[in-house]
Amino acid sequence: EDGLNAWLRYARIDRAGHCQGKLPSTIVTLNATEGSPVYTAGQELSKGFNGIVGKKVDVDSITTSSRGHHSRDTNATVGTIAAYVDSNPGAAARLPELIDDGFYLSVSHGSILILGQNERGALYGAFHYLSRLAQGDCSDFTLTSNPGAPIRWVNQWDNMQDGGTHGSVERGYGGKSIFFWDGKVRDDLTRAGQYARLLASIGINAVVVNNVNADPKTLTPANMDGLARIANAFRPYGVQLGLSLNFASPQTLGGLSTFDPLDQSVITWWQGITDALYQRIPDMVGYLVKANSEGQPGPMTYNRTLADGANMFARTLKPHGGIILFRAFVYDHRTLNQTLDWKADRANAAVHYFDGLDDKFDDNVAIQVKYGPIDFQVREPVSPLFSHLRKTGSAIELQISQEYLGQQAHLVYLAPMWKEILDFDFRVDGKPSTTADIISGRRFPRKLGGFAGVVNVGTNTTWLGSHLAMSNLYAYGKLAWDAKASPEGVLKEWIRLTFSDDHKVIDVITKMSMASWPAYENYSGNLGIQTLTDILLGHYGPNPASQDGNPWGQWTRADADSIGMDRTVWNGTGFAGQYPPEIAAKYEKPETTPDNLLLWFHHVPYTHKLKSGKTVIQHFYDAHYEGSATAQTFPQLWRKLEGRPGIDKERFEHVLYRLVYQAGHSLVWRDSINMFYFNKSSIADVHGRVGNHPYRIEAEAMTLQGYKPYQVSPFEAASGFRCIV
Ligand code: BDP
Repeated sequence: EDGLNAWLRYARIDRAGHCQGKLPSTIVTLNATEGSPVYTAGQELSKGFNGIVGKKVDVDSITTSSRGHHSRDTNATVGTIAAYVDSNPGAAARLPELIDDGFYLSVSHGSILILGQNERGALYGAFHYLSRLAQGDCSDFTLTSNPGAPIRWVNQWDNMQDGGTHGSVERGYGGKSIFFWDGKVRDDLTRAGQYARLLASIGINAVVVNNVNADPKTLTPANMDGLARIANAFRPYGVQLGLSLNFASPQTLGGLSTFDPLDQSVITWWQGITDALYQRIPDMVGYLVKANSEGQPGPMTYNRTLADGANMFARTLKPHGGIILFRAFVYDHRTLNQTLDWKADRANAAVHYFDGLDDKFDDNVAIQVKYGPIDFQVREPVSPLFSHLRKTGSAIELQISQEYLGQQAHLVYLAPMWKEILDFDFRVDGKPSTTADIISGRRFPRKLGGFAGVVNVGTNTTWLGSHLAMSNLYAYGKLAWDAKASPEGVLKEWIRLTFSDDHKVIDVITKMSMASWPAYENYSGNLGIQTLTDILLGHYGPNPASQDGNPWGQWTRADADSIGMDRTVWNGTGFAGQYPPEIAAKYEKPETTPDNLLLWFHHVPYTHKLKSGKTVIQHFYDAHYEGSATAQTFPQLWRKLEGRPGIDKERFEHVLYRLVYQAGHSLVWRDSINMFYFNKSSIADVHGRVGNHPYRIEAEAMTLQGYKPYQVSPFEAASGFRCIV
């Protein structure tokens, strides 16, 4: 088991014998042309029946003109509603209403009917049916399922060039890009097709294939041809291709003197590019644009608004039916700096830059907003921008790639965090207004909206570099389809499909996964202080000092007496005031701010009492001990699964290695952070643990053959500045 098939293993189930008799004898695809999603659905069903229960079933493709194709055998019929009604006009009244990508499933006495509103929906229905079967359920059922939002995309931050600061996939921890190599699109795109298969099985309908920090050379004619080959690899799975653009391309690639979005030569240049892309990729989904952020060019370079910039692309896409996701991650990493001014708060940036623009965007623009106002931290309040965009569609940006959250070397199951974010109620105009209802277009009627997940899979056969991290990708798709899905329920499904339905396997992996986000939060940065990683480099290990006084205005403001960032209106950066009044009032006062966000919104003495009755500093110490104690249990728990059904040696060892590492690294986190704040505050841990490690063997005290001492900075991540390598 190398992980390549992830949750689509179609492994033989225990009840195979029982289910065999319940399967049809033929698979009939309606109007399927080779390479279309309905054709793929037929192939998947055949493959699934064979793998899951060991029954070989052939696919018979019929066109609806061959009306009344009757057979005495039982069929699995798969196609679009339109194709089905065409040959069964009487059925129309019985069938439910579906929206784009939705599906209807009916399984009865060995006959299976799988209908999609479109071809892609039919494929989703087939995957859904197979997922139930692979979990051992071959009972009769009927189901109508529609997606909660039309935008269910993933973003890959793949660079065209290998190398660079972060390798070929920015913040990718699973190997090199599966799309690009050496400045070109790879010749062999097998993995691109396999990726599309995984994504289709969880309802994802588009992939933006290149980094948001986009290379203008992506748009050379040769590369456009290559992109068309990627789109071809995606198409059988109903996955559309999207592209990140570099705003300055008309100048850097096109040789124009400007990239001003209101300049006619610029508009014409982009129209030419867009037309050339659609000529090659008629079903391209559209664009993603990061502008005026972290040094990237954008419309503000010419004193144009973000809406001017977004609409320029929207208009080139409009004739082709494409859409643009314009990112809200706009901030100037240079001006919010040196002064350490209280007002210089990066969290304020998005609302500030989008202020007054809500009714200025064309209707094929949606704003892609990171879940929190800073950047994928372990705990952030939900970005207030969602409540400001009432006329403009919005998509929430989540990060499956665990950039700040242990980079797939730590198990951190993220669905519980996403769920809290999606369920958060902004109380816009004093009415229920959850994030999920806003992005789906239910709260403010809007056509576009949904989800964008930064995934960053790579060439590693595990896709993300870790078998267990794949539960995050699975859960992302499931929540994007249905934000009401339960993180634990989804996790259990994933475990059954990825490993087995052995109760011990399910119990152990569920226990570890559900405990993992709280544990990570506890040992990496609690009470809303964010993930205390090094902030400017790899975003990985502990480096609380780099959060204090860093130039991006997100410092913790810890000194000898107090800690936290005052973001109140009355005395701080004013960020709390960006929320609708009920929520703003809550965040304005420490008493009404939830403890888990206390230090995000308030600057308090270390001795400030939390709702639990503990002081802030003691909570810090305890939480870091608790979090790392939980991580210590993971390898022990996992070891119990050795030899259990579905736990093959290869995956057992791979996972164990990582869990042991996590357990160790959580100690490094625990001690670094606790020591840092102990040194700052000089307040002793009431349990006498912090700074007192009698059983620890210090690296500087060791002499080991074949190892070398290595100087470590920051010091608190090491023992006496040293480690052994
Ligand atoms: C930050 C990442 C950086 C991305 C940026 C973004 O560290 O690599 O380019 O977000 O989302 O978190 O644009």
